[in-house]
Amino acid sequence: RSHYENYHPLEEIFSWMSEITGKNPHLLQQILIGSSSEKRPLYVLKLSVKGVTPKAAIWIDCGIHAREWISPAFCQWFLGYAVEHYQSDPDLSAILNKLEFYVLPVMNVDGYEYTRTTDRMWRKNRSQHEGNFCKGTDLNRNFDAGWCGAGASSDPCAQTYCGPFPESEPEVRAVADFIRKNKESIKGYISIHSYSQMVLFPYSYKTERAKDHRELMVLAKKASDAIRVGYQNKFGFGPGAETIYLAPGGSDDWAYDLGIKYSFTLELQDRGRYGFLLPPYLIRAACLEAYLTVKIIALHIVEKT
Ligand code: 0X9
Ligand code: ZN
Repeated sequence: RSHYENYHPLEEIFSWMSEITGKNPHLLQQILIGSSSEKRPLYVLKLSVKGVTPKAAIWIDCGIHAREWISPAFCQWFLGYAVEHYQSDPDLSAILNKLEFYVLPVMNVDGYEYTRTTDRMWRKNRSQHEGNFCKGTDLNRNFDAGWCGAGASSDPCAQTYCGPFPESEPEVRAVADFIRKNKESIKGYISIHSYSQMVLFPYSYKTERAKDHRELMVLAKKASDAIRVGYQNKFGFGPGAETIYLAPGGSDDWAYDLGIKYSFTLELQDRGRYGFLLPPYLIRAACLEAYLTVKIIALHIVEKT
């Protein structure tokens, strides 16, 4: 089995990043955007074909939640696929002729490492805030979008602890700062999670419909249809609040309210058989489906911008 069909310790993911960047300087650039609460580096890989002047960018983050291992596996698979097939996959060539990608393979680096060494089902990061009895903030409740309303918890011991204030977590702050800095060019935001097989879009912090509801709905349905036809698998779709649950402080809603219209959360395989413990033999299928969705979103952005 190749690197991409396995789960890896963080150290291996870091060496993979330097290696793939070193071997593909015409495509990849490694950018340090900050560090975690335990001082691990947060690296983004910028995917951009040399000589092309892109009209726009798409941001993809993986590993917001520590135990969702298929997510970092997808970001790695996507970059591996891109360097291998950017000339042979005609859709990808068309996309990379117009767009560049910023890919953050592991956002919650401390939590990910913790799931490898200590507690496989850990979700949050590993920050310790003064006066708190428990460690960890849910990074997908810490963004400044309806922060800590219904669907999040102010209890530091809860799985959905929102943190002491919006962007209190260095991981969230680093991502939000980078996206704010590049918000003129970033037209798409895609956050990769698991599990439940869904294409979600804003809003999740309120039940009101987003201004672009119709367009996002059509796009999400298109992805879901393509996965059904192409891979005989079922993906739900719709605004987060209606489709899974009300949940404030999420990155997709925050990006959308910042002005990034094409903002999505993808929940990858499976639908509960293995849950977070998706076996390595299913990584490839999960990534192919997710790639199809990313491709459909990216082609739509190419068409519209
Ligand atoms: O609850 C979440 O953060 C996500 N589901 S997960 O099982 N991976 O934890 C869904 C996020 C949907 N978007 C927002 N809540 N903003
Ligand atoms: Zn998640």
